[in-house]
Amino acid sequence: MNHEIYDPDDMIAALATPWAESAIAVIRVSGAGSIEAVDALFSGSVKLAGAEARKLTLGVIRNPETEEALDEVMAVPFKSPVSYTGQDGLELYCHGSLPGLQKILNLLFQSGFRQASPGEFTFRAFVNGKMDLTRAEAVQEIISAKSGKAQSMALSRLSGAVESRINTMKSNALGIAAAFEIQLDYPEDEVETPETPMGELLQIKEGLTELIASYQVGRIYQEGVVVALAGRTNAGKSSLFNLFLKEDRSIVSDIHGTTRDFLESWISLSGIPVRLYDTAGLRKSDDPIEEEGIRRTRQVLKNSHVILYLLDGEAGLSEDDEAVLARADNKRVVVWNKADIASQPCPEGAVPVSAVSGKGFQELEKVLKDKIFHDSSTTQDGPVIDSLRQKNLLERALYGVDKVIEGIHNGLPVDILAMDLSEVLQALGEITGEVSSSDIMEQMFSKFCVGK
Ligand SMILES: Nc1nc2c(ncn2[C@@H]2O[C@H](COP(=O)(O)OP(=O)(O)OP(=O)(O)O)[C@@H](O)[C@H]2O)c(=O)[nH]1
Ligand SMILES: [Mg+2]
Repeated sequence: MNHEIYDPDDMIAALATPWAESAIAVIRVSGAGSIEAVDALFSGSVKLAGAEARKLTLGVIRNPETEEALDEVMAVPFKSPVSYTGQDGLELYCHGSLPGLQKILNLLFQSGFRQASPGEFTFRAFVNGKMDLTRAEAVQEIISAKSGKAQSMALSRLSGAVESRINTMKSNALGIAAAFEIQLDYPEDEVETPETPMGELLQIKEGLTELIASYQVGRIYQEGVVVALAGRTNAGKSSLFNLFLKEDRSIVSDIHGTTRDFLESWISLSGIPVRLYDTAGLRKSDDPIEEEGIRRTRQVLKNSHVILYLLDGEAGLSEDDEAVLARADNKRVVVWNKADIASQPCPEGAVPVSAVSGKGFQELEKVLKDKIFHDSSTTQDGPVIDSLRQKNLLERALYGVDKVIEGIHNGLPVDILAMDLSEVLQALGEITGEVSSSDIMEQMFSKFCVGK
């Protein structure tokens, strides 16, 4: 780690709110001596250095040399260790004027503060034991969450949901390591075959597998998925598109080949951001424009995660439909539309819906959601991770657990098992930051916002 950038003993300052005109802007400072340093620039009803911690004081920031008043602000001092960083620090609530903020920051930089690097406040919180690395990462994950669900999952990580899972696994693994240790120290006990900790190992394996799978869920809520409506002309794709949007967006008519250019819109499916596409009906056509539309449709279908393939319940299955259905495709959900006027019973495996009356729509949403999560076996109740760093380390831990399990099956000596198990403990320790390499940390914190 670049110690010059991340020296936790310096006094640092940064604007914590965006560089833009706003009603209020917050400047944050941290470091030993920072309250006294700001106090020298501040005139208010009380001295900040002696003021009660975490209480607002109104005052003026003044350049002590020129006596020029820079802004009227409210200042809140935080006293170590009861602060975000664990150090003495302050927040200044200023007017959100860019020239004003620039003046205050310049004055701070002249008064012994240095511009904070990205994530440096949180880095200090970590160094001072205020939070482990999973919580520190959650701070930035909350800020960059793209959906309400992603934000609330990050919030649960901030309160320690992932940390406590890891700690449980860690203490179980430590228990096994201790048992191995005893066997190594008293090998004569091997006369009575010692119990293998297989149950505990399988439990750790299950926990790791679940957390690894949850990464996929985190990605889905963060980045969203692409879903396309497809099917022959007149099947009701545009009608269903409008029903998803709750808006009359796409032209609906009983003329075959109404939709030519595809349409797209973001919708929220119980919190999952979904990019939904309405496409041109699939049929053979001599019209070059319609043909181009169908070519583009195929491109959209290729790039989507899930295809809702609509059958026209009134017209029944066409030869083309039969050909499509004969091909296995695990990203397809078959929808039996126009169920209200269907001429035949709904084919097995299809979801009956009426895009006109809305009947069956809720069930379709449920099936679609299950499809989106089809390859993430995780139950969505447990904690969900959203950090590639954590996922890679969990995979390393899982690899180690598998090696121990295999080793026991193959009757390997305890000292080898103990070595593989220590790999597991190392990986788990790196997730929370108990053991960590400095370049990983630098990589991690450099992705943060300045002022966090
Ligand atoms: N009764 C009934 N009519 C429907 C239903 N869904 C669509 N329709 C009617 O079927 C016709 C075609 O609907 P569209 O939504 O335009 O079909 P499309 O698949 O988009 O057709 P193209 O754009 O030509 O490929 C319209 O007259 C709709 O009103 C349904 O569930 N029930
Ligand atoms: Mg259409």
